[in-house]
Amino acid sequence: MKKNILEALKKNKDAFISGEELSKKIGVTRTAVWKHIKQLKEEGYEIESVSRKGYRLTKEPDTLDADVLEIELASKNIGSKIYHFESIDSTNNMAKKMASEGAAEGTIIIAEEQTGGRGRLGRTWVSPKGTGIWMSIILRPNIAPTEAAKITQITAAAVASGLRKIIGEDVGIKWPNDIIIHRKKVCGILTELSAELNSVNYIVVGIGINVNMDTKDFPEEVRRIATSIKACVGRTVSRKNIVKEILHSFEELYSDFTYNKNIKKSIEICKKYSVTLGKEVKIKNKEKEVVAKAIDLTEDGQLLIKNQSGVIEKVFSGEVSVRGIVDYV
Ligand code: BT5
Repeated sequence: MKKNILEALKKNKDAFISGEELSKKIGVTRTAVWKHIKQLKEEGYEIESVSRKGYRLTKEPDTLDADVLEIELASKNIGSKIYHFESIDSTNNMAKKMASEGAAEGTIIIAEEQTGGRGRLGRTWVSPKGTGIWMSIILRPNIAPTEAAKITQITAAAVASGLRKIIGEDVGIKWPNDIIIHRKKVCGILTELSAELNSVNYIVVGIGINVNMDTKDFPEEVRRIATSIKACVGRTVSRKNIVKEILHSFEELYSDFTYNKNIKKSIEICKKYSVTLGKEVKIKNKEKEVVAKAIDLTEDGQLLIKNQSGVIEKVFSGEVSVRGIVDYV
């Protein structure tokens, strides 16, 4: 109901719509309309009410409210159902739970705060309240489990393209799962898989973006490598607009993948914006650390490196971290 009222107000933005018109349109009493308006105001919407004229929406808060996002995205697949939480342990955990209970492809879980945000290999992802985008997308692609890492490349391409559109900055991709601005990490991607031997049950891709926080508030060890969009562009940026732009790019690149059965478009973007290719990098897995030159991405999104004996090798994204020789990038 509240969603319908908000939708009507948004359609009429900057003009008045009478209580009577709203009540007719939505099929509720005028008292009910008034109650929902009151609730919207409490959520931060600025709605002017003038007797005999009605209501007028003048300002929207930068919440990631599910209703608002669903209205504005109006997407066919990705984001057709959105769940928004004030506080949650991890959106990836919730997405996995919902996916195992049958949630449809494209369902999105988004939270204002994560109390147990996760990175790869059990690392912690710092996710303070109200200033970042912590979200997960449930996918059910008809692919082999070995192809799951492609989803990380599609997501990196979508995030980098979306952010570039919104903030006009030089946004880079550090293979395999980091988005970089000013040589620091602004976003991390965590792709998780549930599969049988030959088929995927579901994939959950988690995206964490530092948007409007002051980086001095990050713990010391994260501060060294992390940045936020606000810290880079010097102003607060609408989280809602970022979510919308990224999900649009994601929908386009993901449907290209499911339709054409390749990730050519995404790989082109990953190469174009790569901060890894052409560099000497340290590649670390559980057993060892090697220094090599990153030379290319394969069509499946694996990294090709030339090791110190001049031999070219493929690196799979699962268990490695890639660092620059002198700093994070
Ligand atoms: C990642 O792991 O970069 C994946 C992060 C995915 C987070 C999203 S948020 C929504 C969804 N729900 C979750 O629970 N997770 C996903 P990795 O490459 O392993 O990097 C982790 C490392 O990044 C940590 O060990 C820290 O050094 C650093 N880090 C932690 N919090 C950070 C932050 N907010 N910004 C930048 N770096 C951070």
